Amino acid sequence: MIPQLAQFERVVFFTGAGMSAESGVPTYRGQGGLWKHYDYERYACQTAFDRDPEGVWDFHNYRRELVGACRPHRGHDVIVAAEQQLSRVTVVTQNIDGMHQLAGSTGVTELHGSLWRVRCDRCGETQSGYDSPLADLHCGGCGGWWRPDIVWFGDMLNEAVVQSAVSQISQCDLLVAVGTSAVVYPAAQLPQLAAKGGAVLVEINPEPTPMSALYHHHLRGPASEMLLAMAEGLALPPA
Ligand code: BJW
Repeated sequence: MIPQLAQFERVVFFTGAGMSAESGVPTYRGQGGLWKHYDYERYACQTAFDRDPEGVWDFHNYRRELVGACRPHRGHDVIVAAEQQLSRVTVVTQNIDGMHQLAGSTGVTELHGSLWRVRCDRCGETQSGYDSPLADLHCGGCGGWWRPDIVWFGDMLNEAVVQSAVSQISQCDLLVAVGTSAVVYPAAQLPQLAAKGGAVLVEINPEPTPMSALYHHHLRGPASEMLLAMAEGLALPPA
């Protein structure tokens, strides 16, 4: 029996790269994963940025172009419909691609930052925008390098963002994890808070993960199909 979203009041969608896979955004690991072709130590960590900011920006501008051409899929529509039609529905995502917001979700907590936001490496100023690619790589205020406002390996997650995620997940009555390999911490352990709070947990992923045992229901298929299977009773926009 597949749990239906409409049976719950406080729902958190906890999403990872597999949520965006059908939109055309590459995942990080597994078949076609980004890290198979790009070494994160060269392109996606503070040490790499300190050594070669232009090289890191070449990579991120390429990703901005790639992601900028991608569009949300039916699974994103289900999440938007749930937010609009149920009492309290939010998204806690590890994704940096902005695909949930593009689909129309408003309650999105981005644990690992955003590809579309930059932060000055010197003064900390941040700026957002869907400019792709970023043309001026320097902060207008102090002249420092803009860096992607993404949480790289070894970076601390933003404390307020983590607190917000903890609060949403601890209080939900349904947590639906979609398309995460559950190997990156501290994000991987957050669903445990939902389990502690007595929530029902659903894992949507074609593959098992190291956290699968935590979940009551395992929907082994692609995000769009599995989310549609949970959407009975919700009004969806035309496909
Ligand atoms: C589908 C599908 C379809 C496919 N439908 N599903 C405790 C223990 C061990 C290590 C650590 C620990 N605490 C901290 C660490 C270190 C580190 C870490 O976790 N390392 C592990 C890998 C071992 N964590 C950190 O460094 C974090 N910082 C931190 O903790 O600071 C304090 C600290 C500092 C120093 C030392 C110790 C502590 C920061 C983590 C930042 C993660 N950043 C990234 C990269 C962003 C860069 C960029 O994009 O440019 O975020 S890593 C990458 O992985 C990205 C993702 O958000 C994250 C998670 O990946 P995700 O979303 O799960 O994707 P995939 O690709 O792994 O999986 C896709 C899944 O989808 C698969 O399962 C498929 O089957 C599935 N799928 N198609 C549904 N159609």
